[in-house]
Amino acid sequence: MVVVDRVTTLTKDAFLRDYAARRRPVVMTGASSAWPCMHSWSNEYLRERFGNDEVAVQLPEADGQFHYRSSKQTRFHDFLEEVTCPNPKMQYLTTNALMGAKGEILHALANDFPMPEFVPKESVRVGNIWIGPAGTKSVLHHDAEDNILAMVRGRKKFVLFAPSDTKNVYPYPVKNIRAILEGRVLDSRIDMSNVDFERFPRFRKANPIHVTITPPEMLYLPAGYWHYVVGEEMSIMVNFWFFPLAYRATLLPPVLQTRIKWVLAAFFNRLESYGRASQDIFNRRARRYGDFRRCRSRR
Ligand SMILES: O=C(O)CCC(=O)C(=O)O
Repeated sequence: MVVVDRVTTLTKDAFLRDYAARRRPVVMTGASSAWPCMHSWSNEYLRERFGNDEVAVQLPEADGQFHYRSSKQTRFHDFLEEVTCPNPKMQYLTTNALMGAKGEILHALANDFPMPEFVPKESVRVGNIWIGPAGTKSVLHHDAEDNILAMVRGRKKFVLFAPSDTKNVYPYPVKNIRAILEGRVLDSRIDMSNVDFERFPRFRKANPIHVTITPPEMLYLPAGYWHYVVGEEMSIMVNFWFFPLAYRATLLPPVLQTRIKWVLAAFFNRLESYGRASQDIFNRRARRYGDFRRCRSRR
């Protein structure tokens, strides 16, 4: 059975050498213990800071999991009320971008948590806050960048699969154009809350790795590591996607396939907008022709 190392914290050299370069996940139990947000992010504080902000919250699909394809706009204070009340509504705030253009944490939050010392700042692509009620389930997927996930409140259970298990967790294949158009390029086809072994027999060969984190723990996940995440309590988490090894890890599966799918998705999007643009031109011409005919018939 694979066990994820648990260490208190790591220097930048040790992190890059022992974990990032070797593509191994690790839990750091003390790296974020001094972050002010660990103590200061009460509901009142968050409401006061962000209450009137308009935020996009994710909605679950029919299988009860978050696939990050349906969202609604709402006010932060309404959302917070709905996820912290005794019968919370299932929704998930996950897309509140925290980073400025050059990888620095947005000024409004910079005092609440510093970027961990071992994360090379120039390699950070984006950061998010994740706030949800107990019971959030994120569909089994991988990301194309390395990931640091830091718990601020609550408890989350992760089921991980190494990139070497990719074929056993059934990603959508590159030739599945529909999945590409639907933005499922990072997802597995397996419903982890109700696995269909008849359809996905190779999943029996996969090697799940179980990790649970609570504040102030932080999990490092290398790009391409599959993860299914269950919020076991109302939770607040901060994460950063970054790429410490330049693009070396891009050549490894499943990240390479993901990048191919992204190129295809961009191509299809362009085709679609080209289609829309030519439809617009056609409509404009048809309108002008109609005007021309109307003008002539008035003469
Ligand atoms: O915490 C979650 O529910 C999902 C987190 C995740 O998938 C990620 O950070 O990539």
